[in-house]
Amino acid sequence: PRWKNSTVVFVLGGPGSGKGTQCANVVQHFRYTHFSAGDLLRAEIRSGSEFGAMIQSTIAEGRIVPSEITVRLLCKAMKESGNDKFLIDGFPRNEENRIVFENVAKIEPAFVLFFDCPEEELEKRIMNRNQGREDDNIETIKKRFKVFVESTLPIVSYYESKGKLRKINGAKSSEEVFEEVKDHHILGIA
Ligand code: UP5
Ligand code: MG
Repeated sequence: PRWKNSTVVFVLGGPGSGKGTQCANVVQHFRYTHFSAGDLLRAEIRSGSEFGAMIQSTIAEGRIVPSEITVRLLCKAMKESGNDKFLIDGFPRNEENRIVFENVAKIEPAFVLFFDCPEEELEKRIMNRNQGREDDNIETIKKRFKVFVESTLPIVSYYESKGKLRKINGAKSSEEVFEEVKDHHILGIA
């Protein structure tokens, strides 16, 4: 199947670092399909899945949903898309996520975009967002940031050690950040 030979770019960064915003920019210029792991999990809750209640309480606490669930949703989305170039946003969030994806999808990312942004800025952005997300309150934001530092930053370091990390200053304006994304000239090549 086509998706099994696809180009995958993981997009990482703290909560509110602009992953969704920049992926939306990228798909307007490059032939990628964008999947946010968080969006797929929120859709799974709404679908009335047997795991809905568990996913909902995990997200409300800012913890990471069991890898098998997220990887199954990602693979299904990739398969159904018909494309072979994907931006996977907000995943992998920990080592288990990374390993289960490698074992199940059998795909290694071409590279990893990482939006670096200080915690104060992330807090400000999320508190201004107002899209009714259950995890967009100050207590959960603190927990999300802690989980990001403890579980996701080691994944960022892992890809850095493999020479796959493309680190971008995510603290600038959305337009300036996208200029930096395009400057990497990697999305068009991959
Ligand atoms: N904004 C964006 N860019 C800006 C800029 N340069 N300057 C000023 N403002 C900017 O942006 C956030 C807000 O900031 C928006 O209002 C935007 O306009 C503005 P956005 O693009 O939405 O940032 P993003 O990084 O996508 O933020 P998000 O809140 O989605 O990140 P999270 O990583 O917290 O959320 P996600 O949906 O990925 O995950 C949510 C939860 O799901 C996790 O906490 C976890 O519990 C669970 N989850 C898993 O368990 N496993 C997974 O694999 C994925 C998620
Ligand atoms: Mg997002």
